Amino acid sequence: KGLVRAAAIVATVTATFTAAQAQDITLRGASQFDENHAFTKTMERFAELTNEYYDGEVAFDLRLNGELGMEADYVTFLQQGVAIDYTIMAPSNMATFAPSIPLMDMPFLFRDQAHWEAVLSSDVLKPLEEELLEKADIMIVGYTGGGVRNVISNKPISNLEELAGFKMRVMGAPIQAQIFSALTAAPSAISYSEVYNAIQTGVIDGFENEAASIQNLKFYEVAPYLTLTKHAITVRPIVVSGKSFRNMPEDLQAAVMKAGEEAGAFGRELESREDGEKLQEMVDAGQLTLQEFAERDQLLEMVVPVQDDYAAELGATELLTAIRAK
Ligand code: MAV
Repeated sequence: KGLVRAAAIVATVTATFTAAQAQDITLRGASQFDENHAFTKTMERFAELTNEYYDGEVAFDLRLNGELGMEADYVTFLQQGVAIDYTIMAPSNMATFAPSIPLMDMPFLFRDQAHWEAVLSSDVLKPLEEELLEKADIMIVGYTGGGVRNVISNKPISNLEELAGFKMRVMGAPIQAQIFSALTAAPSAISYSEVYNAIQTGVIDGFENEAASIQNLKFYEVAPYLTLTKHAITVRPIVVSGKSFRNMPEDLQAAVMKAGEEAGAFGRELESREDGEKLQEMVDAGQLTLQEFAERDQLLEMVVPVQDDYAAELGATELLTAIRAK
C-alpha cells in the first residue's frame, strides 16, 4: 500500500515538474496602444505563431496602453535586458544606441508602397540590423508598419507658405528634425506621451503621425486638420532583447525568428489595409478634416540633399543607394 502511495506521489511530482518546466518561459511585451491597434494585433500574432512553431509552451504577457511606458522607455529596457523581452518600435526611437537605425524610416525614403514592400521583404537592411545588435543588443526579428505619416495640426496647412515656421513635434532622432527644418517648419523633439498636452497648451501646433495611432490615441481631439503630405510609410521592427534571446533554447529561438518574420508580414498587410479606412472613419465621424498639400513634389526635392548628407556622415551612402534602387 505504502509503495503504491509513494508511486502516486512520484507521479504527481513529476507531472507538476513537467508542467512547471513547460510554463517556465514567459516573454513579456509592451504596447503603447490598446487591443485595436495594428501593433498590438501584430504582437498577438507573433505570440500565436511562436507557440505554433515551438514544440513546447511559452507564456506571453503583453502589457497594453502604455502600462510599461512608451517606446522611448522600451528601447532602454530592451538594451538593458530588463522589464520586457519584445515589442514593436520606431527606428527613430533607437537612435541614441545606434545612430544609423533611423535611416530605415526617414521621411521620403520610399517612392510608394511597392517600393516599401520590396525593401522590407528583401535583406537590404541587414547592415542596420547588425549594427543594432552590436551596439544596443537588440534583435530585429521582423518588420511591420505600413501606416502613412501625414502632418496633423490645430489649424489648416495646405502649402509651403503655411508650413513655414509650423511649430511641430518630431521623433527624437536628429534626422527627423533635420528633414522638417529643411521643409522650413519649426520642429522640436518632444516625447510622444507629451504631444497631446503640448498641442492643447499651444506649445506646438501639431506633429506628424499615421492613422492607426492618431485614432488610437485620439489626437484628432486637439489637432483636427490632417494634411496629406504622405511623407513616410512606416517601418516598424519587431524587436527582441538580445539578452532574452540568448536565454531561450535553440528551438525557441528558431520559432521566434520564423514567427517574427511572418507576424511582420501579417502586420504590414493589416496596417496598410487599415490606413485609408481609418482616415475615412475619422473623417466620417467628423473628427478630422483632410486637405491635400499643394507642393508635395517640391518637398521631396528639398529633403533629398539632407538624406544624402545624413547617409554620407554615417558612411551609409552605399546602403542608401541600395535602398533607393530596390
Ligand atoms: C506612432 O504611434 C508609431 O509610429 C510609433 O512607433 C511612434 O513612436 C510614434 O508614432 C511617434 O511618433 O513617436
